[in-house]
Amino acid sequence: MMIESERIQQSNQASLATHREDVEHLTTQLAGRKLDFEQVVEQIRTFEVAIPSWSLGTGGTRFGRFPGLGEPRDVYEKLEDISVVSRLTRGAPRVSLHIPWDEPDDAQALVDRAGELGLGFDAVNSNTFQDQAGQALSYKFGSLSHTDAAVREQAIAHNLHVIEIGRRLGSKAITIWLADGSNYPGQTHLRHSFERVLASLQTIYSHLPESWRLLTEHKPYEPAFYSTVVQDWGSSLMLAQALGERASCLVDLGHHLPNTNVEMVVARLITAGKLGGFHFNDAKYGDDDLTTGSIRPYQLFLIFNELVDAKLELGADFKPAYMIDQSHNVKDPIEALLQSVVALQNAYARALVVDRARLSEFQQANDVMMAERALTEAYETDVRPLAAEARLRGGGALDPVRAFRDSRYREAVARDRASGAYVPPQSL
Ligand SMILES: [Mn+2]
Repeated sequence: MMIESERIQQSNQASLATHREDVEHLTTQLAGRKLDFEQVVEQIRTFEVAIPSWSLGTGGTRFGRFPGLGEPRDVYEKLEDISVVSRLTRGAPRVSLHIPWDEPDDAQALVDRAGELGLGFDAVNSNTFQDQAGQALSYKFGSLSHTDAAVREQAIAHNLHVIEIGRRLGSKAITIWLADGSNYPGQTHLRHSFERVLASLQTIYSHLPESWRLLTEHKPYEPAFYSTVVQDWGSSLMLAQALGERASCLVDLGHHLPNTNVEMVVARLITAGKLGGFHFNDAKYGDDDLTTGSIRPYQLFLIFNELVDAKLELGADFKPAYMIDQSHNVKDPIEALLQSVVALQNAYARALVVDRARLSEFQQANDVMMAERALTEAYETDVRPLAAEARLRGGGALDPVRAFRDSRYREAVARDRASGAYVPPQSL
């Protein structure tokens, strides 16, 4: 089942007249700030974020899972759901595949199906944070950092296997997140475990195809509650710098201690030339994996402000990989993803309407009030017509969640897909 273009257009009809009025108003508003509506819309149209294969089913917590209707039963059905997100938002044309959860039996068949659905493949994700059925050695006490060389070799071999699958899918990057760490002081040697991770990553890096990138993802705690080997952006940066040019850091918005200034982490990694990409989500307390922009929308804007600023300075070479990493426990996963892509398009739009010349003048003159206002003026602008227009021009929906409900896609897949055999996704 696909959502046909006519269906989307039908849904758009309901709000098209209001949208046109909003566009006219915003065009005038932006012109007053010497900004061109057309130019901003075209920039938003270039924004692309990848959808993770583990986000289409209802997630869960350690306390339970409450499955929804019509969840995808295999990776092919996940691609169908992702194509819905892609068609309605026109900003999510790629899939970030998890191995082994969504490992295809036949990579070419998956590539063919993705092609039919208008999708491609982004970074592939390895998993050495849990044991798989039939696995020879356990990751209970770590993987790439394990004290036993045989376990490290098994984890390295898995990553090489993931790269090989990714190569067949047309991916260009591998993301490595490690759960390695310790729960109690004394359990591991803090320096040596890090050195073992670096040595393991060096072996993986030496096998990385020429055109590929290796992304290291840090996380301060969980599941290790005393020390995590790659716990912060500093550790991640050390690894990326030691590995070489094609290694860089991935920033998961939920992987920071409370009150961390994430936009500053982003700025530092840009200065180091090591900002590889993002896992977008939002959080109130820890790695909550909530909908992007749902809790700290101003932070999301300030991150995009750094990205737009860097792009202007660095040009086409500056190209972080954008991916979503969320767990959908109570919302319909497709709706949560639609909402997330829209939130990202809006955050990008807000950053694009910052008057950078004035901001720079105020910063130079130490005019605190007016410098801050240069940002809040953009943040408080209702930019939704810009992103809506970008979606409309691509054949997408003015209001993707509304169009999704209108399509009755969920009801259709609930009938077509028996829910029984589904394996619950987890979050990274
Ligand atoms: Mn992540």
